Amino acid sequence: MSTHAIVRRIPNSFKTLALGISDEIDLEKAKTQHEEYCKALRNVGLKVIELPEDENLPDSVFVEDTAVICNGTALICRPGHPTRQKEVEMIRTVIKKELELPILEISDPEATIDGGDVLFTGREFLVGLSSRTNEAGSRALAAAFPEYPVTPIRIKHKLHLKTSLTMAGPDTLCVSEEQESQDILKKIEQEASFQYKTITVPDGDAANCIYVNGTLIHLSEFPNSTKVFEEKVDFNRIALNISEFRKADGSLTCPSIVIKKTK
Ligand code: CIR
Repeated sequence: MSTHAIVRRIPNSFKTLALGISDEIDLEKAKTQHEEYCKALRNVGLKVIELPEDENLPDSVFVEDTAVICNGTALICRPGHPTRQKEVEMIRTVIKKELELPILEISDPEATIDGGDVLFTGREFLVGLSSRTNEAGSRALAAAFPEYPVTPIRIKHKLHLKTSLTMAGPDTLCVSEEQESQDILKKIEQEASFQYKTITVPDGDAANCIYVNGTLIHLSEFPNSTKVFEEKVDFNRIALNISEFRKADGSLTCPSIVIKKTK
C-alpha cells in the first residue's frame, strides 16, 4: 500500500510565469482544483505532505518531476529545464528529514531527467527520452534502481512519457488513441521486459491517470474517456477536473509524488 504523497502549494507566479502556458490560468480555480486533488489523495489513504509555495519557482506545484521514489529509495532528479532545477532542494529536504528515506543523487553533470518521463509499472521502468530527459538521465535511473529493467523510449511531440501513457490498474497501461501514445505502446510491446494489458481512451490528456491503493484517479473533463473508464474499470474511481494545470502542460500525475514507506 502507498502511504504518503508529497504535494506543493501553488504560487501566484504560476498564473503568468509557468512554462508552456497555453491559455489564461484562473489562479483561484487552480488553487481549488489543487485542494480537491489533495482531498482525493487523502481519500485513498495517503498522508499528504503539503509543502509551502515559492514565488520564485512558478512550476513548483509539479513535484513529480523532482524525484523518483521506488522501493523506499529516492533518486533526486535533475529537471531538464533550467528554471526548474532549484525545485529539488525542498523536495530533497522533506524526503530526508520527514520521510527519512535514503537519497541518491545524480553524479553525471550531463544527465537531465524529469520524473514525468519515468513510469514504474510495478515490474520495470519505462523512461521517456524527451526535451527534458536525456540518455545520461536514463542511465542514472538505471544505476539508482539496478533491481529493475529500464527501457528508454523516444518522445517526439509531447512534454513527457507520462503525458501519453500511465498505469490504470495492476499490469494495465492506459494509452490514448493519439498517434504518439500508440507509437509508445508499440515500442513497449516490442522492447519492454514484461507484457501488459491496455485501456485505450479517446482523448490524449485522459491517458494520464493515477492508480493508487486500488483506486483509479482520472480526469473528469472528457466524457468519452470517462465512459471507457466506467466500462473497463471494476474498482473504485475518482474523477477530477484539473483544467488550470493542463493549461501549463500539467497532467494528473504531475502535482504529486506517491510513496510507499515501509519502515
Ligand atoms: C513544465 O513545462 O515543466 C511545466 N509547465 C509542466 C510540467 C508537467 N509535469 C509533468 O508532466 N510531470
